[in-house]
Amino acid sequence: MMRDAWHTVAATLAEAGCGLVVGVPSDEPGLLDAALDLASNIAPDAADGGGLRPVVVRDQRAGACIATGHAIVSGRPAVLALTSGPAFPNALAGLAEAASLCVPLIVITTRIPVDGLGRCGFQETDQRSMSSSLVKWHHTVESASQLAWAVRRAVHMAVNGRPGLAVVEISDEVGREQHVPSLPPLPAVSRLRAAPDTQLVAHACDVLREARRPLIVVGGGAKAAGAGPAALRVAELLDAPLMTTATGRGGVPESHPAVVGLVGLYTTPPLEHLLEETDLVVAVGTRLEETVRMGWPHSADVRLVHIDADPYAFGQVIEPEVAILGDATLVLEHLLAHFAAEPERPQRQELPESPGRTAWRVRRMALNALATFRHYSGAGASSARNAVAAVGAEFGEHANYVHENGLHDIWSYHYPLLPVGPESRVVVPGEQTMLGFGLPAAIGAGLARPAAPTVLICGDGALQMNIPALATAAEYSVGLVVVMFDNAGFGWPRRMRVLEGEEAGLTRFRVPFPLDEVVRGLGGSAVEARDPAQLRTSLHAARETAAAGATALIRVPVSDDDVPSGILRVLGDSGGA
Ligand SMILES: Cc1ncc(C[n+]2csc(CCOP(=O)(O)OP(=O)(O)O)c2C)c(N)n1
Ligand SMILES: [Mg+2]
Repeated sequence: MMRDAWHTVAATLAEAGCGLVVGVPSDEPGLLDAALDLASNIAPDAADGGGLRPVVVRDQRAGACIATGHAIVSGRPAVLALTSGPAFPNALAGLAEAASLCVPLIVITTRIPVDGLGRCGFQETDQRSMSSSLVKWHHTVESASQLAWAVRRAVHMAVNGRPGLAVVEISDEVGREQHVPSLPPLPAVSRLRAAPDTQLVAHACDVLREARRPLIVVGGGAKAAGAGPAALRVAELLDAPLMTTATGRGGVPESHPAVVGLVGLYTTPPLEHLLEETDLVVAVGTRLEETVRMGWPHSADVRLVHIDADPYAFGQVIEPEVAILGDATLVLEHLLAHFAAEPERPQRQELPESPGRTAWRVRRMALNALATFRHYSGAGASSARNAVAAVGAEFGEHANYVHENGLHDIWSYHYPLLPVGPESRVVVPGEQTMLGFGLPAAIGAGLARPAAPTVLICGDGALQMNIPALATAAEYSVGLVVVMFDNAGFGWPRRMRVLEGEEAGLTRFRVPFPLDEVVRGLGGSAVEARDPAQLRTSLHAARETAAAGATALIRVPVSDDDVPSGILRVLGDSGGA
């Protein structure tokens, strides 16, 4: 079949299973136009979820974050449409975040005509160099015959192995072609699941059997692979506690008795002892980045069984005792099957009830109870902590929770304040912790799962980084509940400076941004919640506003010393809450 170039690209992306294309419209009709054209011919209840939905943004950087939020919540690859010139570098912060989150993201960008290359052609930029440290594959299409192949290949690259970014750069000449060959009809690109080496599985089982106090760590890779249920079964079998990394949050229900919250930077203080007492970590689908390892007493010496779909994950920071390459779910299922299959081996009930393991379980339960108790004790509790608990009470498990980066919002990472269950979807910024990620990522989450309320918890600095995205939310009727901690500035660097005895004046905003007016001007609501009763009423009203497709902003004033306790631990900081 022959179509014009952009219809070929849009149809190939839709057929490959991509759910969304985000961008700023180009001078000439391009990918967004073709996607709009195709979408208008697709029934909304189509089996593939309605094809490739076009979304117009006001800033490419926000566009990358919308695509990322959508990919995380929908589980489908997303597309960012860029154009040559400044559009590409403008998207880079969002692309860096998407790369660190390992989301399947396909970037389709135009390139100036060949005659202008190297000769000061209008808006010539070296996109390949700019993307080189972030992407898995960057291909330039200079012949129409390659177009459909390159787009399909980009989806394969983005989805498989460690999911990530693939760029297809399309020269202007090719973009103007009217008769471009399509691929024959193909199914959606599916994630290839590699089974593990069974000898390594057997070795891992032996190592696990010896461990007295193993800990399971579930990362973003395990969450994306749907390995949460298998990881829980392993935790039950080994009687081991399970922690998630920040990006792994949402991969397992936090109400399960084995789950004890987040590991590393976000560990709730009563639970940090689990890390001190652990003698073996089973890390699943995580690169064990620095924030994951924060608070581990001797992270370099820890005994490690490392499971990942990407061989580059192994030995990057900790040498594993056993490294198992493969799909997280399949590897864990093989581990379970191995334990179950060998008659001479102990079964679940017969696993060694060593004094270490029994004491460990008692300790885990006690610590878990302590964490719960500390967080819900009202008296003297910080306002940020109570605000997060109130969000949890209002929205429960059936919500899309979106996290940000900042100081006070770290309370929202503190297990078990938010009730993260099987019906929750959680979007967390990755290792780049890009300030401003939250608002557009929440739009992506809301577009992917409109039936659930989308709640963003963020700071005032973070929200101001991407204000125009509020208009995009209104344009697409994505209702958002935004709970914003207001401290008139950048609290994290302020805290760091105060800790070091440095001048902190620059971290304070001298002119308040008229956020309330902006939100109201876009048809939303904005209130300040000064006490718990006001907050409860505001959250309830916010649910209604968001359900009607508008943004409900709730500003919660916070004081500088309202600092999450986990951070005090990591920073070795004795002041604050
Ligand atoms: C794009 C980007 N720039 C800078 C930073 C460094 N940074 C981390 S937190 C922070 C301040 C956050 O302020 P706010 O959102 O108001 O939250 P608060 O710390 O005040 O609670 C900054 C500047 C970052 N993570 N990302
Ligand atoms: Mg702030």
